[in-house]
Amino acid sequence: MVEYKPQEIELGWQKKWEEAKIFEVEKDPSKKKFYCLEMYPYPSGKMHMGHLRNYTIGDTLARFKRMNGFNVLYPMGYDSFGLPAEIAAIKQGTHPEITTRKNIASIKENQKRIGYSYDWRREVSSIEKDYYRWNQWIFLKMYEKGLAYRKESLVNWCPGCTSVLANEQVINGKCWRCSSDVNPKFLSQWFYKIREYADELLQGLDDLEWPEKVKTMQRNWIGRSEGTVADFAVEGTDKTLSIFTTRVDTIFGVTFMTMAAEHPWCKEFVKDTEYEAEYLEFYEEVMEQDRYKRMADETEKKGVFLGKYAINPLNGDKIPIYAGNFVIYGYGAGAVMAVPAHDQRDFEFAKKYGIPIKVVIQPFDGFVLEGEKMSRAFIEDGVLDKSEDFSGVENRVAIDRIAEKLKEIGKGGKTTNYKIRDWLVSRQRYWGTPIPMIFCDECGVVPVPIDQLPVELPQDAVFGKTGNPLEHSESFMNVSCPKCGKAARRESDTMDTFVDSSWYFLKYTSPKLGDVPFNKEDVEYWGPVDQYIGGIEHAILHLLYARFFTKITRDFGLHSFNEPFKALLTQGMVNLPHPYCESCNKFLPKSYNKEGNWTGEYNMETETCNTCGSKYILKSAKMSKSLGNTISPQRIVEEFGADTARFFIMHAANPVKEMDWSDAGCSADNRIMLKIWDLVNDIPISTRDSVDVYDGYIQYRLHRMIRNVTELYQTMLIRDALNEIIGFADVLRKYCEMVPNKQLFGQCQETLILMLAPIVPHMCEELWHLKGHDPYVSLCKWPAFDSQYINESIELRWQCYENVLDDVKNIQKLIKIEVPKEIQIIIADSWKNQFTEETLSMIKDGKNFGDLMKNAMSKPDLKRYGKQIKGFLGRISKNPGKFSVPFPNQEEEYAFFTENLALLENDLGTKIIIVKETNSDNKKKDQALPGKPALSIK
Ligand code: ANZ
Ligand code: ZN
Repeated sequence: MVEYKPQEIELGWQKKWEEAKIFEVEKDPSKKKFYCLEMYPYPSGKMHMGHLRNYTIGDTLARFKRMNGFNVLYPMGYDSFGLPAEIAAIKQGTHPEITTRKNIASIKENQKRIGYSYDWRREVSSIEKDYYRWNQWIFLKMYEKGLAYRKESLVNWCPGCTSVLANEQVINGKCWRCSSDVNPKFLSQWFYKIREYADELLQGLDDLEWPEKVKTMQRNWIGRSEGTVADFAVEGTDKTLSIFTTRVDTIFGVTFMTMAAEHPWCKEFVKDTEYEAEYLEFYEEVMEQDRYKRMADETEKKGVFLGKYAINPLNGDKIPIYAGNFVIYGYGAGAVMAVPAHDQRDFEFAKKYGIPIKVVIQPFDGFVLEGEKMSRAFIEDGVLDKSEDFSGVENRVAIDRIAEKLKEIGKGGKTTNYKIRDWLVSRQRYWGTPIPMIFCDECGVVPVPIDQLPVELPQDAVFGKTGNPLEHSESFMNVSCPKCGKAARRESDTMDTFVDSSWYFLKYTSPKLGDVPFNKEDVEYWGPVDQYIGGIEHAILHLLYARFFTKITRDFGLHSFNEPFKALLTQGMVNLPHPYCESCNKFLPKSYNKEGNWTGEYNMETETCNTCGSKYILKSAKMSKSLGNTISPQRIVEEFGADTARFFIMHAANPVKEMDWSDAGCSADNRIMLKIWDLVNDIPISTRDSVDVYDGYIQYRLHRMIRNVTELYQTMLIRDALNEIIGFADVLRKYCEMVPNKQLFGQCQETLILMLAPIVPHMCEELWHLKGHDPYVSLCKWPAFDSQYINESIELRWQCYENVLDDVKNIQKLIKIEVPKEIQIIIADSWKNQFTEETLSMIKDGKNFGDLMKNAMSKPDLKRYGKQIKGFLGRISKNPGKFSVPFPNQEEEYAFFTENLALLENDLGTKIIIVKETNSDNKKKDQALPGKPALSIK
């Protein structure tokens, strides 16, 4: 028999694919397209398990779609700008470009070794000036349209990255990349107006085939809120606070106003007054507080009086203005009208500072609330009180009426507010796209003319000094002003690298073009991405920005679709069981292991927690460098070959589920593959040309496999697809023992190859070749099932057959007989067919056990089976889904089992006797039901 030599086969076929260019695609309007894409990686060096999983999911789908006749666009590229290369440059003195190119080469080599079917000609890499020039081009277009602007504002400063961050990159107050605590800082920065698209970004979510969880996260991030603005003039100034409220019905209950402590007006209000010192002290205190904790419900509400009063636009009340720690600067007006009677935060604040509490909504039940006696805010609905003309109106109704009134008097009205902020895109770093702007003393901020793009990164930047390395490059910074020609300075900020990943998927459609970012015809043919695959960590960041850029570029007239990714799959994590101490609540640290790496060879029996001395248990942990529990795909490839790595990672769990890596599982899968390899290469000792009745079962299984696997690949349940294939291989092996029909056996072997080809393509190419076919199985047509062999009634019969096999095996285990001498299969008497059918249909109609029994006993011919029937009804009503009537009567069921006697005996490995209940004297015979013969095992 031919030996399976994965290393040889894999390299051989990879070379052939490349030479024959079989994965290179061009647009072809006569063919249906499919755009399959994985999130392009940040090239940090070698490929890791997460990558292996991500790309194998995508490659399986791409190959499946290709075999199904689609014109498949399946590209790969590198998200190659970013801080780690710059940090390496500072530490080691190597230029980021050198590190980055080396890393790209290394990860690409790993990817090629796995045999992914990318069209490598389309590779896109953000560090190429032919790519990033289009970031600059888009920036300039946005600037021209007012969608990019520079503004001084309070931004998130990450001391770890020594750069600002976008709001999306601050996760619970910490930097998304380096986990440093983020500080607020006033700086002039560049922004993209993503807020202008907030509504469209929200609405577009409805039609996407994305995980509900991701959609919810985006909805919350966008944070649409309907409410009212009300203008509160600040007495003695020219300023007006246009506050946002969702509860304008409480406006007559406003007794003070709270502004965010960092609101710039606070400083102005207290300037040179007796309140200044106290305010400044308070300001410092608030700025020290964690920005996110400070808004939390349980945090103590604090504030200081600013010495100013605001005027209520509806009743002219004069109310004191405070600075507080619980108001968000940058949401609404950065100030709130405070209604202590009806808002808990305001209530706590008012109690603390002795501010009056005025009740303006009374409960429906007639109970009358009094401000001084309340122990918490009344936040429920009710009827307005002490609210001038609006008193007596239900509060929900009052919201609209009061908003209208405000509009009438020109002091506000209905509005919609969004939590999402504009996207801060400038970074004080070298390794990114230079922002194409120039500062001129005469002309101010001047955009670089489009024909001068790209603004290239200089080679002479100095790393290791403080600040942005670009600032230290004189060749870069000095420029003459495009308007007046005088000496000017370049903007030294570069773009957030999330800009790069916001449109790379559009670039893949025409990667080589020079004069536009991408070709319209190409992008219209290929776009949008049909299936996108990546990690959940991008639920907001990348996935929101990419949607925004798709809309922006659409509005520039570059294409006409609205959303970038029709379907999204977020793959589950790859974990590895790792020693874990339950009492200390932590994993065995990497350093505990002498080699500094968790190899899985830790002795769980003898070694104990180095802190508390208790025994470790094994617990799934995400593979990470910090735990040292990473397993490299390269090692698996060397040991078993790429196909085994692919097979295991697809077999361990369905793509969206978490999975545990296991070396043992990997070698078990390798053995399964070897057995399939042998089965497909097998030539049975004897075959026949004639057709036998029991060929029916393998026909059924063959077509069932085709039908199910097709559906499962389509719905990305790849593990289930694999199990279906493996199950079929087991059945085929049995069939092979039985003098199989030559033609049918061959068809089964070939179909197995086709079904497996998307997952283990190299092995399948080789098998296809060994079967005497021309290459490439990768381009073969996916088989279709034939409904002649698989339809509802055939399926019911074979399910009944398989149930008998399962039942026998279960009983064998129960009574502990390994090889029975004889098995009797007793086929139910015909009266039970009609009885079961009627029972099932009554259950469907919602009848209960009592109804069923009464009905059965009303029939004279059934009365004598009373006791049996009671038992049956119990069995059936408990689990009706498990019962069906695959045969009309005893005769046909008996004929079916008799025809397949040889098959049964082969499957069960013993002598089988089939009898009709009516002819049997076995005491088990009564138990027989249609499709569920009684079994007697000796
Ligand atoms: C008066 C009021 C009375 C409010 C009441 C609530 C209950 P969402 O749904 O999040 O939009 N608010 C407005 N701007 C704020 C800011 N910058 N920082 C903190 N809180 C702010 O909630 C809007 C409500 O949050 C507004 O309605 C305002 O308080 C507060 F009985 O105004 B409300
Ligand atoms: Zn100038």
